[in-house]
Amino acid sequence: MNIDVLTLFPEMFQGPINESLLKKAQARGLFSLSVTNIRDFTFDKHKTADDTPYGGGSGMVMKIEPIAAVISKIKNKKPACRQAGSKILLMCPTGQPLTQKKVNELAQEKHLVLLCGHYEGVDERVRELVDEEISIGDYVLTGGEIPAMVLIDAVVRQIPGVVKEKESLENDSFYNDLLDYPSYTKPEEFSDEKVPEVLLSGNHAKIAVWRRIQALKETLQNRPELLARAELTREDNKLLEEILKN
Ligand code: 4FV
Repeated sequence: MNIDVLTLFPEMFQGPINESLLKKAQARGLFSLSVTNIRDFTFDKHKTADDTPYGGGSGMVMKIEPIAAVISKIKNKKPACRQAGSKILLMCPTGQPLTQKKVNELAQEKHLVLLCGHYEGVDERVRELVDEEISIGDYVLTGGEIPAMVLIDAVVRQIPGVVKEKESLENDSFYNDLLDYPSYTKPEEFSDEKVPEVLLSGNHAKIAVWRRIQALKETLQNRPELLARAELTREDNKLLEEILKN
């Protein structure tokens, strides 16, 4: 997968993307990332990429010309951009919420272009240049850069081979609309809190049932609305009845 990021603050991407799994995945050629400075597509001597809003009001708005120029350059540079398998995404609070389902969908693409707004946002006409708008949550950030990093992290994890044990992906929260079960590691006891016996039993069938019960309990307590859309098995429903009885 190729990922293009369009931003006025390219240096922000130095840190997060060059650590741990993402760094290894790039080194193994499982995905490539190129960060482009939108200001390099301004043609006035002051390299103006934003301006005051028509109609007045506070703050600055990102101008459409540099954004249109960089998008058309990428479209011309990357033939994939013109075919299926390439998506131009605007990170903004008015976008559709980013969910695991959406992440899994985007992970199938060959090429993603992530446009990061900043200041008060982008000129409204930019929305015609993008395929989709994505929001990482109902709060306002200083820019779309961190949302773009969130999306990159979530999507790249889904690329086959990035996370070694596929199993660990399948046990992720939200993988099947349930929250994750609790995990423990050494020591067996810490300030009188012992690791649940079943996890030390070596009985994998019992451990699997215990973990399923915990995931259902965790979801019921913290995110009951997820249960409504989770694909629960008959076994799950029996376990849920037990949980609700107690
Ligand atoms: C945001 C979000 C977000 C809004 C104004 C950037 C900021 C500034 N992006 N999910 N929440 N963007 O707050 O994606 O331009």
